[in-house]
Amino acid sequence: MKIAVVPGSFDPITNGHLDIITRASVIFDKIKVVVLNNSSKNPLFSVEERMELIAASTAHLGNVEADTFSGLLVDYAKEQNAQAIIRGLRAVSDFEYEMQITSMNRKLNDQVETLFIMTKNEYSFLSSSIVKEVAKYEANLHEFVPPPVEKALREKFTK
Ligand code: COD
Repeated sequence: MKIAVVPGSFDPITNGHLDIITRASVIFDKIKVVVLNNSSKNPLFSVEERMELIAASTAHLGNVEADTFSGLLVDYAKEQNAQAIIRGLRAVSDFEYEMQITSMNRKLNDQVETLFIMTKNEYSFLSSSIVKEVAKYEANLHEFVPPPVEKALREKFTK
């Protein structure tokens, strides 16, 4: 069975993330979307909320599971018997950071390959941070996030 891990902060999952997950789900038998708790960020959604939003947004795909892990990504990939880590690329500006983490991950474990999927043009500007910024001002979000995330953002910002 070919298994891939799609790691990230997913605070929250956007249509850009979903596009990468959807395209990877066609190539691999099973996709584990893993929320890594990055303590240097101050998240809007808890890890549990982020996992629920990933599960609700990917339920239609059938071979995608949401999970969480604290620790090194390569250890998680090994634990899951995953052959690949999938990352999305939006712009040249993503490349330097991605190259650094890919090189470090390869040093830590050279058995797991990192593969990149280029964003679709319509999602190249999308990030969780930009979506959260726009959501504060009650703008229309349906083009940017899956319906369960739109609902969750509305609830966060109308409290
Ligand atoms: N279109 C396409 N791809 C996108 C889009 C978009 N619009 N938006 C985001 N993406 C991609 C990103 O490029 C990324 O590949 C993925 O989706 C997730 O994005 P984020 O922003 O939710 O998550 P990141 O990039 O902050 O996640 C970083 C990790 C948590 C994966 C990283 O910090 C990590 O691996 N931490 C674990 C500790 C570890 O193992 N460290 C050693 C390696 S340095």
